[in-house]
Amino acid sequence: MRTLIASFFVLLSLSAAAVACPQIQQGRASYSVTGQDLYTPNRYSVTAGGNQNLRNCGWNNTGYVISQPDFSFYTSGMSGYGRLEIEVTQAACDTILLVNSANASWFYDDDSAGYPNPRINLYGTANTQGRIDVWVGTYGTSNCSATLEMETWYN
Ligand SMILES: [Ca+2]
Ligand SMILES: [Ca+2]
Repeated sequence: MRTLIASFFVLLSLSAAAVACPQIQQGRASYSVTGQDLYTPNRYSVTAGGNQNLRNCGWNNTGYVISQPDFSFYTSGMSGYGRLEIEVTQAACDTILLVNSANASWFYDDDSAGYPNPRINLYGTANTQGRIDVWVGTYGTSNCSATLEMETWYN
């Protein structure tokens, strides 16, 4: 009986872990922005990190995030811009970015903005116009405060 009960709880916790992996859904904070708005970069404070280990969620990348996106950006007027730059400009720890673009493609980055900050560039309106979900995660297991920057570029 004890074995049965233990197995039951293992199953429960496994399914809970799967359900809690990053989900494409409305973010904790949502913003509607235009390409023109972001030509002057917008910055957002966030707590980076969470208790979901990306390696347990099918990613071959290191990072800890929450299940719900930290942000959903509803973007319009992006066709005049060559790219949308999403980056962490300041953080109290080593951060990572996970992004689900407007056409539902996944992007991950660790240090492209210069260690320890991540940067992801999205190109083309299929990726940049619509809803973009952003997770600001951590490379290690501890959360920290961070600043996310969203900026459009002509090139
Ligand atoms: Ca990093
Ligand atoms: Ca920037």
